Amino acid sequence: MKFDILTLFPDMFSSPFQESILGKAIEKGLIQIRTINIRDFTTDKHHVVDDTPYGGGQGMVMKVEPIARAMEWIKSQEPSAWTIYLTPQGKPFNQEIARDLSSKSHLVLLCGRYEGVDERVRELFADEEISIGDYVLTGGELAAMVIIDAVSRLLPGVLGSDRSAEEDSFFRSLLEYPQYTRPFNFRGSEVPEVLLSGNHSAISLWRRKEALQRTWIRRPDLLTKAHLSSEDKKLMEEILQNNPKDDGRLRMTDKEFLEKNAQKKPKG
Ligand code: 4HQ
Repeated sequence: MKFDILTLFPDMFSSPFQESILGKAIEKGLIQIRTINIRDFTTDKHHVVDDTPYGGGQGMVMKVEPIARAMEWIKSQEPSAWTIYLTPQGKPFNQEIARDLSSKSHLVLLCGRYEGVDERVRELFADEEISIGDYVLTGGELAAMVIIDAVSRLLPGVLGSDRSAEEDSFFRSLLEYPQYTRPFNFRGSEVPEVLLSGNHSAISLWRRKEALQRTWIRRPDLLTKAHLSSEDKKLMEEILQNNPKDDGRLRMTDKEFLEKNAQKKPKG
């Protein structure tokens, strides 16, 4: 898969992609990452990439022409390249979007600086706008890195042969269960006995329950997306009976949850 990054700061991308898993993926030729300096597509003497906003106001706006030339240069090489503008106004990025993007063969990530790009850039050159979250960055570069990371690890071979990138569909849209490694006892805090039991079905059940409970307490919004089996619903009833502490993060009441997930009682 190819990634092109349009940016005014190409040096920001050198080390993040050289290390670890993505570094290996590049070495193996599984992904190609190319940075393109928007400034190289200016035609004026001073290589100006920004200008003051029409109508007045704070800051500077990125000019349309250099970005247009850069985009058209990429598109002339590969007309099917999918272009993304990173902005807090875009679609909130999540695992589902990462999965969709991982099926494309060529992504172009446009990183804005200052107050962003001239509106005509988005109209004419962005297939999609994506936000990595409701906060304001100094530029789209870190957002582009987040997307490249999340998409790359879904590509075959990137995580190594024995691991599947997409958590078991069984655990999709649930938070992860707690993990432990040695030592058994750290400053008096011990590993749950069931994990040492060698009883694989008991371990699976414990992990499932922990994942459900953790999701219920921290991110109840995710449970509405999850596919809960009838065994899950039993586990949820146990969890609710134990009445896990409301740590102020609950967003759905127990009653609302039970109503939504009520088990149909067979008649007769
Ligand atoms: N910015 N998700 C402003 C972001 C951002 C985000 C990128 C800051 C665009 C002009 N991008 N520039 N959040 O905060 O993607």
